[in-house]
Amino acid sequence: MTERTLVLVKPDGVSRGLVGEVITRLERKGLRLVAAELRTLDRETAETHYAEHRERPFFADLVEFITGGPLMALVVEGPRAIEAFRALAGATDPVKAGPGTIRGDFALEVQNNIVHGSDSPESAEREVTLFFPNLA
Ligand code: IDP
Repeated sequence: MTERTLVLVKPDGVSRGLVGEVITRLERKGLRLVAAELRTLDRETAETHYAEHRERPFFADLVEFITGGPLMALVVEGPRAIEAFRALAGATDPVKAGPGTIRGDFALEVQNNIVHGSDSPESAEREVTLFFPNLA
């Protein structure tokens, strides 16, 4: 069954020139690009996207980070796309992410971990709609 997921190359990934690397890896895996847009998030969209973390001590820094420069928003499609991209991304903490994963290969700090991928069908639907209302 084909599934859609929201992938973000976060501002650290864009500023480090890793957009092509991320797209290459997900395309090589067999996932297909459905939408792509470089944009800088406003605070309200960032707070909505990360609403589940509102009470966490890192929330304010996370919103500053994710709004701090352009990010690449992608909608990606394929069989079990949500799980498939999470496997490509690796663990949230890049030090714990295995070598061969995007975070394992390119990051060291938990906040600046290069990519976001939706973590469930419910969040994928919510996030795709938030970033690309025309695809809903
Ligand atoms: P995920 O991105 O792997 O799904 P979440 O737990 O949903 O991980 O966290 C969302 C984002 O918040 C992470 O990707 C990371 O950028 C940031 N983050 C998570 N935990 C911490 C932390 O302990 N300190 C700072 N930033 C964090």
